[in-house]
Amino acid sequence: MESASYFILLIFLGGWLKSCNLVEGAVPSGEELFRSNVNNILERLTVQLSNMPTKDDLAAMEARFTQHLESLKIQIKNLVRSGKEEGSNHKDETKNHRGRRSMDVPDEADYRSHILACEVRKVASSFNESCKFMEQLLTLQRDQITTLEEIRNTSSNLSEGVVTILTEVESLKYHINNTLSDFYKEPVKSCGNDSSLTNSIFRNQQLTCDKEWIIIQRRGTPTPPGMDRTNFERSWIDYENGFGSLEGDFWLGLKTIHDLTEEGYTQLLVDLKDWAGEKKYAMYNVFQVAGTQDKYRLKVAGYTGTAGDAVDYHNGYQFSTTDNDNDGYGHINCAQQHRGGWWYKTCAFADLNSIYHNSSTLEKGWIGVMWFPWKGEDYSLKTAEMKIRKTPQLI
Ligand SMILES: [Ca+2]
Repeated sequence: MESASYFILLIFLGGWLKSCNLVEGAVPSGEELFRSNVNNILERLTVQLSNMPTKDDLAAMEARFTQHLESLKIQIKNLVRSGKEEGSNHKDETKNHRGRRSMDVPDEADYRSHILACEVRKVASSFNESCKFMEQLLTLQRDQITTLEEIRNTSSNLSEGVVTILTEVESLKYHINNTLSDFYKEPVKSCGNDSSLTNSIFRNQQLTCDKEWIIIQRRGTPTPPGMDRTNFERSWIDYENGFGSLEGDFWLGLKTIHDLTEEGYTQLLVDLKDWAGEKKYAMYNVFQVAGTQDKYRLKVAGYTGTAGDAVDYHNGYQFSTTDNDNDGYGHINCAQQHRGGWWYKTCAFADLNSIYHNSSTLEKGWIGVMWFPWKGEDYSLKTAEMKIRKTPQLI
């Protein structure tokens, strides 16, 4: 039976959706909404299906209808036979009484006409009842057609929804594998020969290193097709806690950077690369970031390198984000204007957290991954990496 097949399919899909709890809590909100809608539709269809007459119900109604028809046929046959007999009798009696006056013949004829009229009314009543049965059957068939049509539409919608969910689950798995999983991996125990991280406050902090350098910021890692590049135009809370993937673009977080500088990681190395593949660097022997109460104020000194000193300009300034203006520009929010989070002054000579571009070309000057002393304000770099380490002990 077609409706039974659809019903089984719906039950199967419902069960499958419930089995998707393994991604519950991390799935897109759209899937939760979809699942709720599907459950509602399934419940409604279940009620409708339970109200539909079964095959046995329909068979019983058909049997009753057939019985009525048979009864109707018999009554019509009897009526016809009765009419013929009455007609024949009436002829005989007329013949027998021909030639003599009889006052009772018209009365008897009226009586028989009355009997015939009663029989006709009975047949008409039976016929009307049969018609009602027929009407009920047609109504039921119409209801069945409507319900089956709704089941077909629902199945089609479910199929589309399942495809959408599968696509989202695949995307989510990719996202987990490439982003979230970084925070569940075994934490890095050391960078290079530095084992002090093992027994420090960083033992539960996932870090990534370049030899002995702990990387605190990275831009320009290849982005897989279909995936959005990590956005750096973020709130104060995001910049405090960090964001992105340690295997891709990320900001480690001001809290952790502060803690690391407190722990002695006070040398800063900035590696830069332009779109022609040329590399430059800037190193600072002093790099310290204050705590949250001082809004992560920057202290930097002791530049050496090839890229030019762009960070000294920001020395002594607090960190700013689009929603937390602590820059040196009274009437301008540099973070909003430059679309990133940084130790803005009025506003930036280095701006490594601004908008990333897929070429060196900027839509607007000063808004890009900029290092002014090397490329000026109209060039956005291909890659940038900030990393810190402890000052090497000479003795
Ligand atoms: Ca300002």
